[in-house]
Amino acid sequence: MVRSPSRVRHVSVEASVMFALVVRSLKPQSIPKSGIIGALQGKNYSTVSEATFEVKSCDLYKLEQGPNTSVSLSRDDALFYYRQMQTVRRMETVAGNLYKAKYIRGFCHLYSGQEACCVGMEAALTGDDAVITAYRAHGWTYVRGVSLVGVLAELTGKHVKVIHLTYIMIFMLQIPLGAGIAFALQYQGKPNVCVTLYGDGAANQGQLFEAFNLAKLWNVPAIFVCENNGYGMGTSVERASANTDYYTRGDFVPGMRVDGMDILAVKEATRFCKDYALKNGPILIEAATYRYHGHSMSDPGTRLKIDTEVRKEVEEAAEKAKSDPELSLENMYNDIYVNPPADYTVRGCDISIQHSST
Ligand SMILES: Cc1ncc(C[n+]2csc(CCOP(=O)(O)OP(=O)(O)O)c2C)c(N)n1
Ligand SMILES: [Mg+2]
Repeated sequence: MVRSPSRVRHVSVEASVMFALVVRSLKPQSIPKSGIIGALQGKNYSTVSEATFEVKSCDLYKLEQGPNTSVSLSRDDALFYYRQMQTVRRMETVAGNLYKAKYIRGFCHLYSGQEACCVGMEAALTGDDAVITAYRAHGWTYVRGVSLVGVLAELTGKHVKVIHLTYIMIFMLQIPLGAGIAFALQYQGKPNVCVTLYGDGAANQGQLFEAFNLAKLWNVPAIFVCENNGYGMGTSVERASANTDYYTRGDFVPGMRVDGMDILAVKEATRFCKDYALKNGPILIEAATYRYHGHSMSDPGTRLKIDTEVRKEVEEAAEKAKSDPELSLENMYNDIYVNPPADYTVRGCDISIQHSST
């Protein structure tokens, strides 16, 4: 574990496929909010400074009351969250392109589609709360405060990278590690929680239940979050889990299922759970979400030979369309009429210039 009080702290765990990382301590990416507002000033946007929205209520397990369904947010916060979600989406698109261009090698698990989970949860946490996740970590790393270049250069393995992850060879260990971090927070008397993220696929692992047991036994401030994106690798939840209501699977740990595609619902659920966990011990959130990519960029494709040929053909055409010399000005105004008079001219963009047309 690499720790430094002034920067993101990480534990990263890798075993051929999986790695986990702990990202702590930094506040969300410090985009000056006034800058966002400033950038929008003068455009035709609403100037309402605060608005209230109704969100879907959560399904509850062993809880009498759930998070608020009426959520207020300020204009500044709305723009800030929107900007973060857009940035994460764009960053993942670029990471995918970098992978295809072979700048990123090995594995690359994209988070596109799940942005509301990381942005919404982070919105309800402070920099002193802890977050631990596994390999689908780019969005989380960004919202925890690592710069775009930090995330992308980590993926390309460039010198400019600023994250300096430490890798250790352990398998799928973020869940018990998360319980341990929550225990440490409790032991140190801190008013903070540890958010431990795992997927619907990982939810069927035995060590999750071992972690639930100790977390509840000691009532540590743990929020276990199942980011249920519908699939573990290519297997749908229905084919993998006897019980797909992941929020009910903590047994003695209460839980809720939140709409993971609604940032406001996620934020409110996290706020509720942080409060609950600090007072009562562990709680579980199932965030119902969806990922727009396959499991990873290295998923085997089902490309046929013909697809490869078409791709090459189109790429060559696009290359020629970019690199060919431009049409001469004389040719630009031809072929407007069939057999125009010999002296026929057409007005150009500049009204004073007439061009001959054949
Ligand atoms: C202990 C263990 N078993 C199996 C694997 C192979 N594996 C890597 S990711 C994955 C699926 C995980 O799916 P999920 O938890 O739903 O996360 P998602 O990729 O959908 O975010 C599996 C089976 C592994 N890395 N570790
Ligand atoms: Mg999944």
